[in-house]
Amino acid sequence: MASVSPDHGLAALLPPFAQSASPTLASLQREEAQRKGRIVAVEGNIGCGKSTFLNYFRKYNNVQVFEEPVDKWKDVMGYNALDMLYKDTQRWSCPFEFLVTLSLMENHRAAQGQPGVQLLERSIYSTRHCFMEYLRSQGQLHSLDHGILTDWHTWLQQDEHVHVDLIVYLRATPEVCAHRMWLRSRAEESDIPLEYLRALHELHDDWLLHRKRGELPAPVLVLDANKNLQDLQRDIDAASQDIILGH
Ligand code: D5M
Ligand code: MG
Repeated sequence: MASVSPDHGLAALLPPFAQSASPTLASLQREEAQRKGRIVAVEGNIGCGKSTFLNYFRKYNNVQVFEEPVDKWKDVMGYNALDMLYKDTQRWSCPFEFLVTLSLMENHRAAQGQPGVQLLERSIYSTRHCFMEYLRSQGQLHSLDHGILTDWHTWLQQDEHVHVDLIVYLRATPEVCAHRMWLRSRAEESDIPLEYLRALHELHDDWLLHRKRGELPAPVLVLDANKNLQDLQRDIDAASQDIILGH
């Protein structure tokens, strides 16, 4: 596993190493960022490698990871909501989007105001701009349901707890995502077609690369998630300092 350079990217926020004797502007900015905390949303298609990416950072004691609670979605009052979504999308898409929105709001709130780096697996923004959008476009989310959900999202986005400093977009091809999804073999996802991953890929690109969904909540760091984690780490070190520390 490649080591994390203390002077770059996410690693710049990782104590306790790299404290120089006389503080430089960069080290003071690091300390300030460290004190205030930074919230980083990790976004990307199903199977793009978000969990692997998040797990890599768990070893640092000033990094907290907030995952999507998939296990919770598989047992909502005894119902496997994720399975029900995939088995009968039309019937269950609306409650499922409310469920995911609630879970992600809980993560946003828990991360807010904490020192260090808070890594969120997805944010309410991708629910709105990718999943809800896909379901609406396929006629699997009624336009009334979509409208009500959108109103909720508009309101929630004004919540002071919904704040993101950086979006890391783990961008992998749909084919790579399909392969990784197959490797992890979550039972509920066994019938997901490549077309779904292709559509979600386009929606992520439209949102985060082509900026077709309006103003973005934070700067975006795009990482080539087709690479393995070691190569990806080098990209993080090389590219993220400016965005994370804002200089
Ligand atoms: O996402 C975990 C699983 O949950 C995967 O099957 C996609 C699904 N998911 C996550 N968010 C949503 C929304 N908002 N709508 C529909 N399905 C969703 P993974 O990417 O594997 O971590
Ligand atoms: Mg995941």
